[in-house]
Amino acid sequence: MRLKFAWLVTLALAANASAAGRLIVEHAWIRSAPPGAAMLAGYAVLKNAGDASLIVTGASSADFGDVSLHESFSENGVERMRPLGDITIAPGSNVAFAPGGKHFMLMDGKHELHAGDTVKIHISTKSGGGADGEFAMRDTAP
Ligand SMILES: [Cu+2]
Repeated sequence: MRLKFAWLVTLALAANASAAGRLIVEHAWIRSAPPGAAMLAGYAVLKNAGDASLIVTGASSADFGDVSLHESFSENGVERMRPLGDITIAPGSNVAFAPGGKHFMLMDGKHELHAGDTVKIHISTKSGGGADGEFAMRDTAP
């Protein structure tokens, strides 16, 4: 009986060791703005296609000096935004970054971007790896 229990523990540990989150970036776009805009906002759906939770910790891009995860909210009728902490995505779930809510705040642009351009943004996760998203510059939401 004891031996059987030891086997079960071993199997459980082995299954746990192979479980991993897998980040997929979908429907990624950035709202284009007139040249010289101080900041741009990007949107996407982050999906966890793996079998363990994922923790998104941040983002970066060669096209911007600073990329941060933000959330818009309304306070006394005034639209404001704040930085987001780590975002946990359960296996099989997704988190939407959409106008009026979560967004990628893109600052210190390295060059002019126009509708039709594509921007690569790397999204990092706590377990390492993360994923690259191809964000399409658009005048309107897709
Ligand atoms: Cu923002």
